[in-house]
Amino acid sequence: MNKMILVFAAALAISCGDNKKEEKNELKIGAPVEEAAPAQTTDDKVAEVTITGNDQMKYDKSEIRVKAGQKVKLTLKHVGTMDKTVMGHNWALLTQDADMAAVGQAAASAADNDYIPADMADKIIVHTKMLGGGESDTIEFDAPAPGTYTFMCTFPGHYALMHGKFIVE
Ligand SMILES: [Cu+2]
Repeated sequence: MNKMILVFAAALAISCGDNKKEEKNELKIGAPVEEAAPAQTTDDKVAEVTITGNDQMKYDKSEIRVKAGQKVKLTLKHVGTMDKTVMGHNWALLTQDADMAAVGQAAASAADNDYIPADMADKIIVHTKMLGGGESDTIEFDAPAPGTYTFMCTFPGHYALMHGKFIVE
């Protein structure tokens, strides 16, 4: 009689152990798929852009493309050595209805405000600081509505050479 009970108890223990193993395996298979999904959308949300300006009064880019809905993280680097009072550079993004020459001319008399004309503030979506050689500035902003915009340097006379297209797709 005692032997019969022992065998029965052993059989119960083995079958319980098997059930637990199966449950654990099912959980492991399901989990990694859900964790992987959000990482990709984070990359698509931020457009990182770097543009340089030099002592020859030039940007290294004439066109920048981003996607609608992205956050733009833009860095302007002045890769020259000249002082900002003689070869200052900034990066200003204009509204679609802005006249670049009109903003440039108004900026020339706004030395006391880093060459950002207060009376044209509604034509400038966003801008960096005015930089001298060796300096850099990073700004973050939401990409405006899809379309083609103009970017420029507002230092007096620079917009003739320092401008380009900012395209939101
Ligand atoms: Cu400039």
